[in-house]
Amino acid sequence: PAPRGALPGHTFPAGFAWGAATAAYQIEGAAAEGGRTPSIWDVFSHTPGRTANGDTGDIAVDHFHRFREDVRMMADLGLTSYRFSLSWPRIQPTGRGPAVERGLDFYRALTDELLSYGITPVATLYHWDLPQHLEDLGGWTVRDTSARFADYTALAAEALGDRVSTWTTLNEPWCSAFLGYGSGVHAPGRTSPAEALKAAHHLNLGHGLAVGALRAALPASAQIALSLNLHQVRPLSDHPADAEAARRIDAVGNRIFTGPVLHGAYPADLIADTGRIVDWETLVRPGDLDEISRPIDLLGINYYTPTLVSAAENAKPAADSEIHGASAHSPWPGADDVAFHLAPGEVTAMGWPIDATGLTDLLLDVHRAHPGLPMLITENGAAFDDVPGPDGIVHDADRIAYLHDHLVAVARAIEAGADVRGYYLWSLMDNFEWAYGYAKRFGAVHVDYTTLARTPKASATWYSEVIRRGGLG
Ligand code: GBH
Repeated sequence: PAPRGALPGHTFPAGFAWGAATAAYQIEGAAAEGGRTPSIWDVFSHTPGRTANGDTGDIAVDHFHRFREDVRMMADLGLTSYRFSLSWPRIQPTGRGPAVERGLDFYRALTDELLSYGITPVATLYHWDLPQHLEDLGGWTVRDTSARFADYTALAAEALGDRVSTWTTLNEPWCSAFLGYGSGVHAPGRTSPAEALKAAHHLNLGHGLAVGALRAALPASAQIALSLNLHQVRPLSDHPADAEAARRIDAVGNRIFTGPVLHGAYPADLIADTGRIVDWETLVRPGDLDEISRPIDLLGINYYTPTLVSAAENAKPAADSEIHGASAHSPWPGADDVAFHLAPGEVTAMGWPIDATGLTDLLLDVHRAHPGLPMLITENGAAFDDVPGPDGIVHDADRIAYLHDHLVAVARAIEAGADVRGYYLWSLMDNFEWAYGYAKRFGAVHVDYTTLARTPKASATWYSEVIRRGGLG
């Protein structure tokens, strides 16, 4: 084996998946076609003041009608895999009852097209677009939604299981629970710490029940994952109060999911931190943890930036502008005494500090805590202020540098023993960036929002060369 620190050409394991990712509401459009009914993101984005410029996903980048062109583009880039999500309200409009065949037909056609080019489809069952009908009944704050999610999962797996062998249940349940029901910056826009914690448990339960439904419907060779936006939490200083702040954020940001899913228990410190907000004894019923901890085959990790924290008392008021995440309603129940900071240095167009060491550290932390657990980078990428040059091409050297450094970070983790099986660039193409609307561009492929024309950026061309070589060598 190569000595530690030596990276001969930054090679990646044979069979490593070189992919790109998207999500249904961010790209599909066709919001009212084929029997689809509104999701919480349709209602939220159509509510004045919720998204930048009042942008919605009504049309998005019209992938629903242009998917053949988009798959050809993926093939031209040389992607070996593509991660996308299924729109629950396109498949099961009210969140219960039989599947709508026209909805399933779209995903049958999409996956057939991918397979015809030899591109492996990876389907995510839930990337934030809950049928509004279920939200009207309480959404993720009520237990019944977990069972509804399992039923929908069974319908999707029965219809697509012959062509999709890798599945992820939820994308970033932290965002669904704490941005959706805590800070309210995501749909459904509710702002209750107690409801957010209930949502987190019901998302975990939904995940576990969905794993059961997938195992029942799919062949034994199927690969089942959960995608988490694990926070690489770093204390601002070695002051004990800052370490305590980091512990709290690790608990309610990470271990609230990895605890029950991978160890079959909620962490005692999380329960202590949040026990005054929610009654865990009644929330978690007998048997829930057995469901939630059904074995998964892969852990999906979405990484963008580290999370730098201190005790609030250690945050200098004069440096207020450096403290972010400050909103009227916190997405961090039980952590009111924690302050969030931006590390000095370069940031993306989102204002997120660029630090690839966070990805190596995160992968190695997971590797040490869960030895042998295979991982997928299900999202990594960056928004920049892209401007097409005179040649009509976006020459995004900043994005190439970001991707290069993060791929090196992945290679370093692999070299140190982490079992990372693939990398999915976020995102294949520019799309609806949630509360930021179309103002932020994460794509490797540029989308002209007037003509909807797709044009690969320099980063797409660079990435296709990385794929062709099997690494950075
Ligand atoms: C992912 O969310 C989503 O899965 C994807 O749909 C989205 O388009 C993409 O990333 C880009 O945003 O919130 O200021 O404290 C990532 C969401 C980003 C939430 C980092 C936590 C921490 C910075 N996460 N964020 S802040």
